[in-house]
Amino acid sequence: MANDETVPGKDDGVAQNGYEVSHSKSSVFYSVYERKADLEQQTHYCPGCGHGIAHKLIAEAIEDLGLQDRTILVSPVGCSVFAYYYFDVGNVQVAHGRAPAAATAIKRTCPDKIVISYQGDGDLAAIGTAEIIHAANRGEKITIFFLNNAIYGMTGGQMAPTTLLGQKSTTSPWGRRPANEGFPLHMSELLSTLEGPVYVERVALCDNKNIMKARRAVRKALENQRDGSGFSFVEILSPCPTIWGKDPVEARRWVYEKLVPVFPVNVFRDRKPEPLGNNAPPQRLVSDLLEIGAHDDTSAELPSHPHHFRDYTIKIAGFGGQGVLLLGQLLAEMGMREGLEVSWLPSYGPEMRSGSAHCHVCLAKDRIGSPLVSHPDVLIAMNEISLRKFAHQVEPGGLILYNRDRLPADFVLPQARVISIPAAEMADQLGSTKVANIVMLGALLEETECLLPTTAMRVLEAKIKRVDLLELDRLALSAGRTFIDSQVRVGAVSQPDGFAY
Ligand SMILES: Cc1ncc(C[n+]2csc(CCOP(=O)(O)OP(=O)(O)O)c2C)c(N)n1
Ligand code: SF4
Repeated sequence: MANDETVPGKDDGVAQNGYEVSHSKSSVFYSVYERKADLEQQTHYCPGCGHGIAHKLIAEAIEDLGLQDRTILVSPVGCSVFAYYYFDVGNVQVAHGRAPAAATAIKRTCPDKIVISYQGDGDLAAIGTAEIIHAANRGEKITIFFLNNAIYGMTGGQMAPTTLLGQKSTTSPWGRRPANEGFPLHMSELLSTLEGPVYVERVALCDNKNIMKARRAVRKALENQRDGSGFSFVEILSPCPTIWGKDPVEARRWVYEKLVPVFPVNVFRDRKPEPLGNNAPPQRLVSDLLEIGAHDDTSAELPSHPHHFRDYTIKIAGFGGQGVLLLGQLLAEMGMREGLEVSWLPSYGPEMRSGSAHCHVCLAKDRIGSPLVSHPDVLIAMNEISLRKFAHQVEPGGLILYNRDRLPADFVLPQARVISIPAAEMADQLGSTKVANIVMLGALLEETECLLPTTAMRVLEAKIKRVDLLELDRLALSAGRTFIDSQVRVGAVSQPDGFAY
């Protein structure tokens, strides 16, 4: 196409930039490569690299099969780590080798999506050996595209499990020797010994005829998943001119002459899936499974959640031993009892006591996207270190509950409201410093009304068997609530729902 013609839609930029367009790009690709402003019409791959060809085959197949809106691509670590800059689909980039595990989780939670794992040979056959074998063995209904270029490309040419005997690499400088480095690993053959996979094929990007075969294999692997069939694996022998030290034409020839004899192109498995039964998780609420459901006997009279409720993200931080993690668990369990979606994510050092610890809690009416809380609505800081560390992460207009009677003199106030509560002293006066976390819980409930105090007592009753300790917790909860009513909401009057206005 002449470069002065206007190419509609996705190719506008190409024509305007003076490129001569000989054929158009799949609409599954973004129109520009955003990572580098000066190279936005080029990929980051080296000239002649097989990744670009594989990307094109996959994008065209997704487009032609009408799967773009349903596809989630799991990118690896390796030269193709930036696959998400090219494919205009759902994208997740995961740690080295973990793509089949992440793809499993995504497919099982979103069975209607088309989940693709795209991996190099270092990623899939070295660090990720366990993940790929077990995903294949489970017959996960995912599609794997495995780029075998017989080397670690991204890191500069270390030996891969697929490196050929005699092939030199930076870590096998005298050439791979069986006695020292073992034999090349044949992943397609290996996986096709398992019961799980329904489709395993090896193809090669060495000439047009073989690229067309690869095109068919890519399509078939995606069609399998579209049709609800099981684990599909396409190994793609791929040129890496840069690390092999060859020009693109020579590198393609090298695929044909050197790789194919060792890794023969073949269909190793193509069959209808054996009925493996249903791997969908049981459709029961976690709270029911744990027998703490909102509808069990003990909580039958509770509302699904208080009428003042809005979604909350909470970070609780302090020293190990201050009940920081337990407080988060209590909140999560209370949320479950009130029929909310909840998550609890702990983070702590190796020390059981006195090391720092914090946890993230989400309470929501709808499904929670991530349990990680980077900017909480509420911070409960059980010590000064935590206050200083996390206070400025709190959302503007959020709330900080600080376990002290006053803030440090040099503390710069964030845009959040801060309430200082001498929870440790109050707990001490009740009989044990250990219940300072429950004092904080009482204060949190009274101040935010995020959950009902009666629910807190139900959870505590279910967890604490010793009557004296339970009584201590009841007093601590009440003390925290009274502190807010008497010191913060002066003049508030108790209401039937247990809160004071
Ligand atoms: C846990 C971890 N270990 C090692 C690395 C370093 N690393 C990055 S890419 C790579 C190898 C990539 O090779 P391959 O999967 O064959 O992909 P290619 O670059 O050849 O496409 C390694 C070892 C890393 N990023 N993370
Ligand atoms: S180093 Fe090899 S695999 Fe990586 S982009 Fe370059 S040619 Fe491709």
